[in-house]
Amino acid sequence: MTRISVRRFDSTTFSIKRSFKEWRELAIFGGRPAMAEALHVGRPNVGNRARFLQLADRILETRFLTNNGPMVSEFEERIASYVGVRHCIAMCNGTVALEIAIRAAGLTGEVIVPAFTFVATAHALQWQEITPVFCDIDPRTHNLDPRHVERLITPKTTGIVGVHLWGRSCDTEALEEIAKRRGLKLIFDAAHAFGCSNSGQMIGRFGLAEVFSFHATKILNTFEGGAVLTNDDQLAETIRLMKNFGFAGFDNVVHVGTNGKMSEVNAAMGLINLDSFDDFVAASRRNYDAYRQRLETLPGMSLLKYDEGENSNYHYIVVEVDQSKAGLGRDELVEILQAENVLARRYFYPGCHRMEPYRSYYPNAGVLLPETEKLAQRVLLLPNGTSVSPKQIDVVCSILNTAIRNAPSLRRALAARRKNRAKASAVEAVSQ
Ligand code: T4K
Repeated sequence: MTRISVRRFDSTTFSIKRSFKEWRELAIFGGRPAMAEALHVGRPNVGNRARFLQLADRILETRFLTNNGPMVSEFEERIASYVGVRHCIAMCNGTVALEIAIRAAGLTGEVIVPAFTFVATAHALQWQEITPVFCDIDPRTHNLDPRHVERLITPKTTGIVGVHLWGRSCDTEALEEIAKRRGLKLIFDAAHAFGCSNSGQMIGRFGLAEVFSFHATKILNTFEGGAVLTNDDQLAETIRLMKNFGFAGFDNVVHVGTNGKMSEVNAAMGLINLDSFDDFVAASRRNYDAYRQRLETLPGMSLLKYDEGENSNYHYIVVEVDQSKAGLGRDELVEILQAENVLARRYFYPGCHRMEPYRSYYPNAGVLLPETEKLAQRVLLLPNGTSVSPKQIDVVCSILNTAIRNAPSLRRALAARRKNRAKASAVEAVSQ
């Protein structure tokens, strides 16, 4: 085993193991972890720090901290023009942006959403006492299956919230056709999809409104943040009122509202990150290619593809693990990687329908969601972003390689390890 030093984006160094001679060297069996520091899936991309500090200084100097200040306005204009949409309304986070878009669009009763998404999509409805009706996904796209959407429509249905999962677009054409024919409002949760396109049109322009997240873990971040994009002037006006307590000038409240405002320092982060956005995408793409080269020869590991004919941000490295070919299940691989300090994630396990309050409300929802159920057991996310280097990716893939090439021995060893741990905790429980 060789040790190499890796220069990180933030220019600190740390050492990593380059390869494993055999599976007994894996950290899960007591070996030294491959990464001296945790390698995260969601390590933030950070643009020009000096420029950010200049902007932060200007904010302090002018004492214009929030309430639709100049940096928020500039950020909104730049996002709207990048996407090619009339209105961008920046907010404090993607979840509040989604809640406000849903409310401003007048959704009530039942709304169809995928269960295979981050729980915020469902919560944004349930929070305002709208019933999320969980729809299955198309296993090829991981997005809403339009045929299943159609079957879930009832007289109480008022809308559909599609999610462009991993930045890959929903079948917007089919969903728009269903929404039009059945008189439903269509909104997209585009939390993952900034910088991505569908049929050559930037995501942010589809449906009645689309919602981005600019959370720290997203390709473009404002620390925390989000935005609603729409071409509907009336809807934009309502959303602007709603995110600012309904104020239409001093002392004049004309609408019910909340506080969804983005602050100036968040917008400053957004502006400097927009300046570096092409570099972020290039780094993600470089890493994606590095993973692709190293994973394509591994049995049972299928890397999610991005359409070369579209703009993609390549932010998510999504692998579907086929246990029958890999010899190890997704959860075993996560256990092995995490022991090495590679904090791979199981997004979006176990699916919203298996989280509270939904699992109590609809205990049998899984029966109607066979593809969601299957996918939630198979998906593994690997680290990406500007702080991840191809050399680190070499190491991540070499761990996976070692594990999968020695799957039978590893399975036995992992089972024995689990048994010993169970025994030890039983002994501890008795002795307490
Ligand atoms: N719709 C969809 C489809 C979404 O995926 C999301 C958010 C939303 C709506 C809602 O948008 P927001 O309201 O969040 O704007 C994370 C994020 O919190 C969440 O924004 C994101 N989706 C979701 C997919 O992932 P966690 O709990 O898994 O992230 P967390 O805090 O464990 O972060 C991941 C890793 O990143 C950590 O292990 C460490 C690293 N990290 C994280 C942060 C925040 C850092 O190194 N620095 C940081 O500042 O939910």
